[in-house]
Amino acid sequence: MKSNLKESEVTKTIIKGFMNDFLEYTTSDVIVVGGGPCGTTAAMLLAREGVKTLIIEKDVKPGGGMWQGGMLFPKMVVEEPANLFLESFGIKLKQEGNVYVADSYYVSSKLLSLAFEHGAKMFNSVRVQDVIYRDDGIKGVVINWDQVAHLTANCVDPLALESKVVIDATGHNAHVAKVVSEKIGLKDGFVGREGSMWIEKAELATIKNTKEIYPNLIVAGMAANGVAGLPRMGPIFGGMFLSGIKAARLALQKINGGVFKKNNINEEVKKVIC
Ligand code: 48F
Repeated sequence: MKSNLKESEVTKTIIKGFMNDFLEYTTSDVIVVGGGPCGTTAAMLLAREGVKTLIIEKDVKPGGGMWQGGMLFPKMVVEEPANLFLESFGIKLKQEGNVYVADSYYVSSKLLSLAFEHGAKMFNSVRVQDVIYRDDGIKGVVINWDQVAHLTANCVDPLALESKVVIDATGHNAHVAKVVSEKIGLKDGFVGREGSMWIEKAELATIKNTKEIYPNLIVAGMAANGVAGLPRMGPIFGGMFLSGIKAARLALQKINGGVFKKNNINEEVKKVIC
């Protein structure tokens, strides 16, 4: 080990590295709010297409609900065709009857590392509090450190980051959609809570309700069910991954009118998300 390690050098390296990232990501193509299974999937696919993609995650660690499977049992269950998507990215699953299962920490860490390897950037411990808007749509998000937002939100002004598209993947609370509903208004309304559990119906509803709810604002994952007041699915994650794929496709359409060019999205998956 070198003997001339200086504390100031370590500090400078951290500050410089983050400030460079912060300056670079004052504008992005897509901001994904929430790094759960849905947001991470969307960010991974967009970054893989060369889209400048930033995840904003309020927790220190990304992953949302995908680390813990169900009731703290670390097993993640998915149904067809979500298994094909995960398997196409080298994530191994075991078939058990009609569903597929893997250790939830294995799937979570694989998916997150894929997102960052493909070039997605993340600001963690940062909370989206509000959006930037103009008459023709959402233009980015308003952020603060999560710790600051909790303690002193009223007296510490936030900062803002611009993007062409915002994906609300904040999970059960649908936070971005809620703010837009309250401050700007959503044409199709905002229920703001999911219904009771009905796995099959909820899984399909998540995908169907992954959509642009305000110009440049796409809602995805559990947030889509929250916005529309649809059932919850509990501890099954296929709908989250498929919704993330659909959100990425919708965002791509807005950015370059395009489809996935790095195309290993399985035909069965395409049928479900189109
Ligand atoms: O809750 P979360 O995992 O949402 P998801 O991707 O998946 C839902 C499933 O985990 C599970 C389920 C069955 O499949 O119902 O619950 O739709 O991840 C949402 C992420 O968003 C972050 C939050 O910390 C979590 O990691 N988040 C929530 N609000 C904000 C936020 C916010 N205002 N700003 C930044 N991050």
